[in-house]
Order: sequence, then structure tokens, then C-alpha cells
Amino acid sequence: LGLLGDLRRALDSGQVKLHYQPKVAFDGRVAGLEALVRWVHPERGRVSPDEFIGIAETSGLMPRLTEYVLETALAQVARWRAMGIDVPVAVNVSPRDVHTPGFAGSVAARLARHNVPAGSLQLEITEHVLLEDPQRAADTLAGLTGHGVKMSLDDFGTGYSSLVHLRRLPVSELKIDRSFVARLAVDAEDAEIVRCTLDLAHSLGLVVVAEGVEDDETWERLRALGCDAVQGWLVSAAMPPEEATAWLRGRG
Ligand code: G
Ligand code: G
Ligand code: NA
Ligand code: MN
Repeated sequence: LGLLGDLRRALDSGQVKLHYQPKVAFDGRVAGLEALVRWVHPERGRVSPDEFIGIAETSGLMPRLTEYVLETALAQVARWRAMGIDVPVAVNVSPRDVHTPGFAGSVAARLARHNVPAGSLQLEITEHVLLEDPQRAADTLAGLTGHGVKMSLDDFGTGYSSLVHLRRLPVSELKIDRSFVARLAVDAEDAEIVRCTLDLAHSLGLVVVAEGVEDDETWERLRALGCDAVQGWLVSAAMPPEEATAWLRGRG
């Protein structure tokens, strides 16, 4: 598998970059930015994360990738804070990470090293974290929230979504998967799923972010349904750091 070796080298040589996509509340406030990895391979060109995240997961490279992403994202948060821009950044973590011994402590140490408050970091997890060893996952997540790190439940509605998971996971935010959001304005069933998810999440005290919002009509419907924030191309695609800085300043 050539791609795995290439990914290892890419992490060492800085070919893997982070782009940042805003999450915006309906009043225009920037709720945060999600860090998304981007890899431009020297010969193949852009390789989709959907392709290499899976490879990283099965090959054991995931902890390295996550360390790299956390390190890069926290350095960026520190840079933004030094410019007077105080915005939380969300990092995706895989079930692998949550099952790595010492993960919560290593995140706390990294925050301290960058002098970034825990409230400026959000970790996006999926329900898959509960599949392997629910007790260990719960302990790690409790450790993270104990340090003040906010947790977000990503891709809600896909896979194994269940009320049990929602109750067990110490999350403060729920992200409705874009497969339900994309056709919200034209599909009555999707609209109903989104409405029920919002009611459920709000009754549990969670902030709800709709992913994949691409047009004004979807934005309006989500607002009418009482959704808290949106993420999607309507607002902005993921941007390289300099562009994200300009975007944040423009909102200033
Ligand atoms: O941004 P994009 O559509 O290309 O992302 C594709 C998938 O890759 C999404 O599921 C996203 O959550 C995942 N992904 C992007 N960046 C990271 C990352 O830094 N870590 C992990 N674990 N997954 C990521
Ligand atoms: O799995 P996760 O939710 O982290 O993945 C986010 C993915 O969704 C990223 O690959 C990102 O590039 C993509 N994305 C973000 N906004 C939009 C959008 O408005 N439309 C579509 N089709 N994809 C989006
Ligand atoms: Na995510
Ligand atoms: Mn998602």
C-alpha cells in the first residue's frame, strides 16, 4: 500500500495541511471553525480525507495524524488569539484516538503547552466511539470534559444513532449529518427527521449545528425550525489559514 508510506512521509514533510470551515449562528456570530485535513500528494494531487482517514485508521497511523492535527490546530488558535481573534476550533477525533491510553491527558498537556484555554478546543466524535469499549471511551470523554474540552457529536443520524448513545456521551453539541440537511427543503421526510432531531437535542440541552447547508432556502428552514448554527458552502467552504484569518477579520 503505497499510499500509507506516502501519508507517513507527508506528515513528516508538512504536505498535510489544515483548512478551517466556519460554524455560524443565525445572528451571524461565528460559533467556531472546524479543522479539516487536506493532503496534496506530489504525484496524485489532492487525496480526499475519505480515502486516507480510513487507511490511517486501519494501519495504526491515526494517533500520529490526530497529534499532527491537534498540534497544528492549537498553534493556529494561539496565533489567532495573539491577533485578538478568539474563536474555538473543532478537531475531528476517531474512535481509535479515544481508545488510546492517555489521550485525555495528552490533549490537556498540549493545550497547556500552547497556552490555549480548554474552552477554545472542541473535539468532534461520532457514535462509533462507543462500539469497541464503551467504558473506556466514557472514561476518556469524561477526562476530556473534566479538563474543560467541549465535545461535539458529529454525523448524527447516520450509522448507529440511538438515544442510548446520546444519553451516554458527554457532548454539548450535536451536528446533524448533511445527508439529512441537503434535501431538507425538498424532502418532507428529511425535514421531519431534522425537526425531531432538533427537538430531541434541545430537550437534552444540546446546541445543534446543521452540516452541509448550501442554499438560502435551507438556511431559512433551519432558522424556522430553531436550529442554532449552520456549517456549509452557503457560508464558506473550508479555507486555508490565511484566508480564514481574512474571513474572520472581515466579520470582526
Ligand atoms: O472535508 P471533507 O469532506 O473532505 O472530509 C471528509 C471526511 O474526513 C469527513 O468525514 C471528515 O470528518 C474527515 N476528516 C477531515 N479531517 C479530519 C481529521 O483531521 N481527522 C479525522 N479523524 N477525520 C477528518
Ligand atoms: O464528517 P464530517 O462532518 O467531519 O465532514 C465534513 C465534510 O463535509 C467535509 O468533507 C467538508 O468538506 C464537507 N462539506 C462541508 N460543507 C459542505 C457543503 O455545504 N456541502 C457539501 N456537499 N459538503 C460539505
Ligand atoms: Na466533523
Ligand atoms: Mn459531520
